[in-house]
This record gives sequence, structure tokens and C-alpha cells, in this order.
Amino acid sequence: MQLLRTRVAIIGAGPAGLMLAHLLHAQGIDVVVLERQTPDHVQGRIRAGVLERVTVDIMTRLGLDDRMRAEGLVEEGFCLADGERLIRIDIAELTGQTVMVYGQTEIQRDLVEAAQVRGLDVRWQIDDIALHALDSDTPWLTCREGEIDWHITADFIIGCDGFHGVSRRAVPASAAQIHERVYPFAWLGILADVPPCHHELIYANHSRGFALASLRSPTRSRYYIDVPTDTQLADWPEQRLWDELAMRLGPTVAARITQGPALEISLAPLRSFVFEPMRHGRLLLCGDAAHIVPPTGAKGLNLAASDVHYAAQALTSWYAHNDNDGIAHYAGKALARVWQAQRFSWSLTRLVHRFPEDGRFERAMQLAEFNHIAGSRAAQMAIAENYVGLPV
Ligand code: RFL
Ligand code: PHB
Repeated sequence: MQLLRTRVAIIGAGPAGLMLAHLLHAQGIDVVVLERQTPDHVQGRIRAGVLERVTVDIMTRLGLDDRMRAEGLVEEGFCLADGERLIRIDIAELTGQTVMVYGQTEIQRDLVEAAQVRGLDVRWQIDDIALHALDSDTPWLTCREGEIDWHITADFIIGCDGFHGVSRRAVPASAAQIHERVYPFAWLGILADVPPCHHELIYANHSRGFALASLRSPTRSRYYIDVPTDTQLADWPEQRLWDELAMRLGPTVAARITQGPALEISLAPLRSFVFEPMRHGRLLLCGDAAHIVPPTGAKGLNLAASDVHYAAQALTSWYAHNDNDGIAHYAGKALARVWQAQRFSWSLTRLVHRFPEDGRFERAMQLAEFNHIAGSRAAQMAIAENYVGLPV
């Protein structure tokens, strides 16, 4: 058994873990990041595409925004489609803010490359992490790196290990509460090197189901449809997916779709999940380790960023001023923002999907809501301010 002492041990080198590691390293706080997978595996996962200001600001503060500013697309609005009309939500005019289209794969690459250059201690392919003594002042963990068994002692352990990670499970069940809603569909996504059908995102509610036209660049498109949860990828040959997208997005948009070979096709089930508390003793949870939102509001990565922002603030003032207040209030601050994003993601999911249990009444409610949004600046404002992200 080899011994290691660090100030902050971070589990998981996804966007939450690496953003936090960089923020703490920039304050001179030493960290060790422990990741189960290889860098290529983590970077290869095609996920988020829309960044709120909180995420853009963290990358900027870290001096890691050059490529994002050069290659990212600034989005001033997006569209809701209800089968007949396109309702444009002019987020720039309504809120004075924009969002940035820049893939999670690119953020991940920027964070990993800079971690190497800046000498962060990030360890890949770490197995069997187990957490201990979270209630004490010196929590510790054990893990295996190849042939070496490690015993790592820290002041704090930060669980950034996603929904399937181990850190949330280290909180005793008696101290925890879970809020969960599982939806009766998954999103089937396709990424292709073809020009997008529109320069802004389109979320469509069609009688055949949901569709989203999104993008990564002027030459790379990302599309999604919703499918039942028991769907297999083999059920959806590429051409069937393109045909279905065209039907659900409607003839005007469909006429502008360019089809092309898939770089990736994937299925992602929809879930709303919140784990409370987000801190247990010296363990803080950040990102998907503590909460999952359905992707409809594009909030998952951005919530990971706001958690990390609060956690970095709390840890920095703990080390700089011996101030425990930030740590004590971390869970409350982070959760307040999480619940706002949960509500928005849930309500947008409700608006643009056809739930199997819905009848005529629920459909009428959707139409009434579309009509309200189409005709009311106040309704558009409520959507826009949530879409660009509530303040941190
Ligand atoms: P991650 O990215 O899951 O990273 C967790 C890391 O922890 C590692 N890990 C472990 N390491 C060590 N030991 C263990 N026992 C471990 N268990 C796990 C994992 O290997 C991994 O590297 O969580 P993080 O950092 O909290 O980041 C969260 C985001 O990845 C996630 O919220 C977003 O991708 C969600 N999301 C979107 N978010 C947005 O803000 N905007 C979007 O447009 C958006 N679109 C999406 C999405 C997620 C999607 N899927 C596939 C779920 C679209 C989709 C389709
Ligand atoms: C994406 O481009 O992957 C994306 C965009 C918006 C969402 C979800 C996913 O709401």
C-alpha cells in the first residue's frame, strides 16, 4: 500500500472534475484527480452542446477560452415548433445574453490538454475507489492504479464521478433523500458532418414525437428524436432516422436538412434525479454525481459548472481564510440552482414530448401553452431567462 496526502481528492475527470481541479490549482491548492477511464474514452463521449454563461465564464477565468471563442457559435435565439409554426425565442433581445454552441468533447479536450501543460495530477484508469471517514477531518480513500494500491488522505473529497459513480453511494442511506422521475422515452441522437438545417436550435413537438435540430459547427449537425425506452440501436438504421427527423421537423425545415453518414448514433434515457444533501461531512458532490436533468433544457453540463463554481469558492475561502461558511452553505446554494434547472428542464420536456399516457386534455394543454408562448413576451421572457441560465 502506498500513501499519498493531498488537500483535495477529486473523483472523476469529466468536465466537473477537471474544471474544479483547474480552479483550485490556479489558487495554489493541490489536488489529485482520479478517473476510471482513459482520456480518449472520456473525450469520445458525445454529449452536451450548449453552454450557458457560467460555463463560458469558468473556461474564460481559466484562460482556456481561446478555441471556444474561435470555433464556438454564439446563439442569439432558438425555436420551438408545434407541427405548424416556428416560434422563435429571441434570447439576446429578451435577456441581453446569448448561449454558446461548443461541444462537450471540445471542452473536455481543452481541459485535459491544459491539465498536462499546467502539471495537474490527473490519474487515469484508477479502479476500486472506496471512500472512508467522511465525517472526520481527514477523510481518505483507497484505490488501485495498475499494480499499486493507494491510500490517499485529503482534507476534502469531491465526488465528480457522474451518475454511475461511487461517491454518492458512500453517503449513508439514512442521511440521504432521492427525488426521481424516469421518463418513458430516450433520445436517439445522430452526429454527422453535414451543414445544419438551421443556424439556431429547433425543438419540435410533432404528432409522431419529439425532434431536435442542433449543431456543433457550420459543417457538423446534431439531431435527436425521442423513442420508447426499450428501443435498440439496431431498430434504427441511419436512413430510417433521417426520414423520421424530416417528418417530425416538418416540410419547411426538412427541405433544408442535408443527410450524411453518421459519425455517431447513441441512445440516452431521460431522467430527472436529485440527491440530497450535496455535502456529507468532508464529501462534496458536483455535477451528474448529484443530479440528472432531462437534456431538453441543455442544463446538465451547465449545472456541473455552477456546482463547481460554488465548490471552488467554498474551498478557496476555507484555505485562504480558514472560513467554514462556504463549505457549510455549499449544498444549499448549489441545490437552489439545481431545482430551478430541474423545473425548467421538466417543463420544457413536458411541452415538447408526447407522453404515452397523455390524452386529449394533456394535448390541449400543450397547444394552449404554445399559443401563450407565441403571443406573450412575458412567457417568452420566462423561457429565455431560464435557457440562458439563472445567475450563480
Ligand atoms: P460526467 O461527464 O459523467 O463525468 C464523470 C466522470 O467520472 C468518471 N467515473 C469514475 N472515476 C473514478 N472512479 C469511479 N468509480 C468512477 N465512476 C465514474 C467517469 O468515467 C467520468 O469521466 O459527469 P460531470 O463531470 O458531472 O458532467 C456532467 C455532464 O457530462 C452532463 O451533465 C451533460 O453531458 C448532460 N448533457 C447536456 N448538458 C448540457 O449542459 N447541455 C447539453 O446540451 C447537454 N446535452 C447531455 C446532453 C447529456 C446527454 N447524455 C448522453 C446523457 C445530451 C445528451 C444526449
Ligand atoms: C446537443 O446539441 O447535443 C443538445 C442541444 C440542446 C439540448 C440538448 C442537446 O437541449
